[in-house]
Amino acid sequence: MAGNKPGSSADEVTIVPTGCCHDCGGRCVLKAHVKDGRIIRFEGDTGEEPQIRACLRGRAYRQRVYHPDRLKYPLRRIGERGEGRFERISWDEATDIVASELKRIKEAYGNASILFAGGAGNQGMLHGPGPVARMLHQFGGYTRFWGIASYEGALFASMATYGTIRTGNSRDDLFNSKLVIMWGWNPANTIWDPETSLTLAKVREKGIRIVAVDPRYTDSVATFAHQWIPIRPGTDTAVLIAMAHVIISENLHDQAYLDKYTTGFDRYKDYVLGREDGVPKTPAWASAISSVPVETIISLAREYATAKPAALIAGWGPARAALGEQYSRAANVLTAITGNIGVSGGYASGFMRAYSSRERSGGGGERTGNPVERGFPPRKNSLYKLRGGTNPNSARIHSSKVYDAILRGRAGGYPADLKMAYVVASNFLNQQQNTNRGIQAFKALEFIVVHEQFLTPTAKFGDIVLPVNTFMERSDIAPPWLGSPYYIYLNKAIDSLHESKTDLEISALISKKLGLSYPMGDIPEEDILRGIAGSRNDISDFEAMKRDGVLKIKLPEPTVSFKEQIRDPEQHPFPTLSGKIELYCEHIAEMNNPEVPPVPMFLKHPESYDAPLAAKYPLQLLTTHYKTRAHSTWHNVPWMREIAPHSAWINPEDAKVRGIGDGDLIDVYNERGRIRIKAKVTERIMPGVVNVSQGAWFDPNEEGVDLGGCANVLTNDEHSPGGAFHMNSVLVQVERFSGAGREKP
Ligand SMILES: Nc1nc2c(c(=O)[nH]1)N[C@H]1C(S)=C(S)[C@@H](COP(=O)(O)OP(=O)(O)OC[C@H]3O[C@@H](n4cnc5c(=O)[nH]c(N)nc54)[C@H](O)[C@@H]3O)O[C@H]1N2
Ligand SMILES: Nc1nc2c(c(=O)[nH]1)N[C@H]1C(S)=C(S)[C@@H](COP(=O)(O)OP(=O)(O)OC[C@H]3O[C@@H](n4cnc5c(=O)[nH]c(N)nc54)[C@H](O)[C@@H]3O)O[C@H]1N2
Ligand code: SF4
Ligand SMILES: [Mo]
Repeated sequence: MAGNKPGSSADEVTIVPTGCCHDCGGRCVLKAHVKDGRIIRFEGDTGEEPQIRACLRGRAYRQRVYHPDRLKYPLRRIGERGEGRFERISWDEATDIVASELKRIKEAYGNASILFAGGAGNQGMLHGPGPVARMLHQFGGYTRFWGIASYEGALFASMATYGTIRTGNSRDDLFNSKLVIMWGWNPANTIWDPETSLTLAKVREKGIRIVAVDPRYTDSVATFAHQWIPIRPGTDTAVLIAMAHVIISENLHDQAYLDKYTTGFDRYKDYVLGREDGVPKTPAWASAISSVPVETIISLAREYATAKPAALIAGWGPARAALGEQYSRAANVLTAITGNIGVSGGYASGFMRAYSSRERSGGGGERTGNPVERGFPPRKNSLYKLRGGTNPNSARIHSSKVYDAILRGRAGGYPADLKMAYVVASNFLNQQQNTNRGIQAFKALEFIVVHEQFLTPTAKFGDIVLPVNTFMERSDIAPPWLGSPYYIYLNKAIDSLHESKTDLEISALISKKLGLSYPMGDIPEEDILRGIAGSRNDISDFEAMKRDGVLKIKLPEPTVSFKEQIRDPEQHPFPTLSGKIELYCEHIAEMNNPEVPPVPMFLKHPESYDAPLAAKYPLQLLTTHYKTRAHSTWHNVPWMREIAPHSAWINPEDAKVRGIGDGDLIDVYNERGRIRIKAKVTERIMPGVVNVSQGAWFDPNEEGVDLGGCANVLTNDEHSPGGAFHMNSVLVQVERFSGAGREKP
């Protein structure tokens, strides 16, 4: 039971309710069976429905905790950055070095020269990057980035359209839909809250039609969908707009709904019908762009408009692309035109966080808390007049521009000259776009400190690398990934392995050396967690949550976002500036930027499928999320490598003309770099498209060819005006590798 002493009596097995909270779309219950201080097996949630069941990765967690490569002691670099040669040093010496470098750099260049790169590795509320950020805050501040790769495009579109990111309905409401469209969404692999897959399976069993729009025949398509519509990447906006064309031309739109709850329909209609630019956005127009047949576009449009209510779930994958904001806006607007917002069985497309707990005090992030950011005006192209989106402070650097900022600094128009990076729970070089440029940038810094569990490709660039323990070796509370109504409580199951510590303990040690009065240093973990729980409005019973390892919140009915706004718009306006759903967004119009028009538009960019660059690099690369990893986490776990080895998906047509057979080694390359990887020749991906899932560890050979298959060697370090990352807008060429060379599985 909880509260047992880790590693107590010799033969006794104790079951410790704990969990897994990496950034994987879940946050799940794991029950650790502990014998003699070691975890001998894991069990999933055996409690009442809905069960918060762990996935294959969580169930393999023992291979991660007891991995021989776990970082065991503090390390100091003795080789070149990136080379991976380190020597063991003591905690005292390591924290001395970090503290003295922080002081030196602050004195010489000011606090803004300290870049804090906090990543997604730990999603618990107590550990991970949080304590380090608080330490740096007390130390006078730091430069941080804005832009979350996950969803920045979708978030911008949600804010612009609805004035909030709390959109969509809870999963159990899908039973009330007549049609579900999974658009660029693959929850069979990406989880999107643990109950999603089971719900979709039951929705299908109930006979509700499910359609999937995706360039790949994903596990979700295979398992849940009745129809698969392959689509050329980056062209979804055109199809969504053409669907609006069909709906408007056939008078299938909900005019009464539009009149009552929305603003700007006429402006959008003008664009759709081509009254502005002379180009009617017909299905034929969209078909030529997207390769989706005209008939398919027409029937999907009719079906969606007449199914009532219907749930169009527009995923973030297509929005993690150049001008991804436009795709997400086009989807949101379509849900409005068909009257599917705020109704049970419908779905307000966008960010998706129908249920969200809040802090009791009203919470809300402080906007100018970080001393370095005080006095900076809002960023260009930000929705700064709205509350609750991305912090618009212009002292922040978009995370895809961090390398450029390091290399060019203030002279290049950035708010700071960056001199050191403090990296916590992030495999930054592997996970941000354009890894080769990242290496140049990281080599240019004066000091890098990394808190990690493994010597990742990023940790290899650290001057000091500090070993961190895992979920099993500390206690924490985690909210769900997206917003289902539950919390998990992770009870410490075993003592910290080797000399590893929590990020909190490390911050406390360094804070003392910096002379800060770090408030959390001496408070027991459980007391802090009790305080955190007390600040949430929906954690009613801390002791029960701790005992069971989970708190499931019972809601009387499914959550439907914007229900109140639709029921009583007078009393409950939408939190936009107009108080209505904005098909035309005045706040965007003020930006006066052709790349982010006030109504959603289909626009092209330098890595569009038909851009001049496509003559040289004719294939479109997708860099999706992989079922055996959470990003780069679990890459080094043998069981996961066995289940689904890392490979590049390529269609037989594209493989044949290049002489590539299934399992052959191929090079995927463009101007930014080259990776060498096994080909998976499969009809599960449409012609013209290649998929290399993100997260495999960068491992360059002497010529700079990455044998690890890290997708970000190929991606462009750019973002769109609203913040969308260009991770799925990458042109590449592929060739069979015939030379001799080191082969990597
Ligand atoms: N197993 C696993 N689960 C995860 C994660 C993980 O790393 N591993 N990461 C978690 C995190 S942090 C996030 S943000 C989410 C991300 O979740 P998503 O963004 O939903 O995941 P992706 O796999 O990138 O993309 C989803 C689907 O979009 C499709 N797609 C890509 N481009 C296009 C396009 O242009 N048009 C269309 N129609 N479809 C397109 C892809 O083929 C893919 O099947 O996943 C979470 N869940
Ligand atoms: N090309 C491409 N790139 C992508 C994406 C894409 O779709 N395409 N998706 C992006 C998305 S959505 C995201 S969210 C990012 C995620 O990118 P990252 O935030 O870098 O996530 P991970 O790769 O999982 O790296 C997290 C690291 O944290 C470490 N860690 C785990 N727990 C702890 C802890 O408690 N403390 C410390 N100090 N470290 C810990 C793990 O060992 C791991 O190395 O990747 C992005 N990168
Ligand atoms: S990896 Fe994600 S879905 Fe899998 S057990 Fe961990 S938290 Fe749950
Ligand atoms: Mo993410």
